[in-house]
Amino acid sequence: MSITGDSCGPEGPATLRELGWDERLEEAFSRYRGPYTAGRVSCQHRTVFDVLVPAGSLRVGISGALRRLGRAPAVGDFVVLGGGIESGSCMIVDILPRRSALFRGAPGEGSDEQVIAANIDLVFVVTAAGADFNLRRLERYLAVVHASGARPVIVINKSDLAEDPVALVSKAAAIAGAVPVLIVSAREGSGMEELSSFLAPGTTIALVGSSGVGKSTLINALLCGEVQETAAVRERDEKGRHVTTVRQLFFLPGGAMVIDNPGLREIQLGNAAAGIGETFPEITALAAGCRYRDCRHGEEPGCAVREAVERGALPEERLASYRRLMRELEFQAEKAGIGAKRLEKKRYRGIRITARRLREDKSR
Ligand SMILES: Nc1nc2c(ncn2[C@@H]2O[C@H](COP(=O)(O)OP(=O)(O)OP(=O)(O)O)[C@@H](O)[C@H]2O)c(=O)[nH]1
Ligand SMILES: [Mg+2]
Ligand SMILES: [Zn+2]
Repeated sequence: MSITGDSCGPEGPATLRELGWDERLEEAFSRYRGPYTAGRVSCQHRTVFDVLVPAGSLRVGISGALRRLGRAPAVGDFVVLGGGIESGSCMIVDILPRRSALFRGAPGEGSDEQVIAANIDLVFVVTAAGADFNLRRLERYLAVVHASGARPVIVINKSDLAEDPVALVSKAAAIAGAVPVLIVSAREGSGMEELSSFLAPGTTIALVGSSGVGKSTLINALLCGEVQETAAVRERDEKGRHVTTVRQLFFLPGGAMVIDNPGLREIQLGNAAAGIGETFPEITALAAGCRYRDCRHGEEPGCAVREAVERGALPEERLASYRRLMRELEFQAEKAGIGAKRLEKKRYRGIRITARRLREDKSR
């Protein structure tokens, strides 16, 4: 453990509240009596974490007890530090309850390893004008973010490269429901005022999206400096080079916090069932008129959703996209169910072996 000035992440803010601390956390933390302090994880290295505390930033490990429980802090987590800062044995001994968590993984694997960011208020789903812009991908991201407990905002970057920026915004808005859609150019600084209106002090925002869409460039623009490394996309297919490799939380001059993430190759739906309903609010509303409550809007008679498609009130791609995501979710849930059963079997076998050993020991 060391108090570091050069660790990645911002200068430590003066109070926990500035880091996003609230009453709920205060209450959870009040169970800890004795030499404990609280902080917020700003960066995860291989085995150690940078934790922002009112005094600055600490680089610490996690306790053996926490490791044995299979728990790992994610960037954005509020953690309990034990062992005392002065004694040099400071480490993370607990993770305080999360108010939101963005997962990337499939259910069943649902470990902490799969958490992209914790305790976030907003997620900027970043895409760029050009090859990355894809409504189906946006819908997938929205489902995952809606399920996280944070609110999504669609940010279309590289407006300077768009032939018709207004058309891009209306295309995205058509699938966004009530989700705000912003268009910016991180390079030229346009549209940044509108984006800034989401950066209230104490707010935590995670940036997600494919490699090369300009997440780190945006963060540099917000930090008013070249803090994060960026690199040009490949000319052939506009794919990024996966420049950012660690998740990291930055403290903005205005008091908001942003988490830069490595570009995702794909985002799994995971447990995003609840998010799908919110991603397709017009389908959810129409479904109330279907004859069957569990209508999948396929071949069922009396389907109000398909009827809306037929009369041109709902775009066919939209329903197709909804059904595709639902099928994927069911498939993953099934897979997870099978996984859980296997695990159960393994455990049972474990118990049998232990019982036999006990018997053998006794008979000796
Ligand atoms: N024309 C244009 N280029 C931009 C803009 N924003 C970013 N870029 C460029 O896009 C490339 C990729 O930007 P990055 O910020 O590294 O992208 P990233 O999303 O952080 O990528 P990963 O870290 O790999 O996930 C860089 O060459 C940037 O200069 C923009 O608004 N307009
Ligand atoms: Mg980056
Ligand atoms: Zn239906």
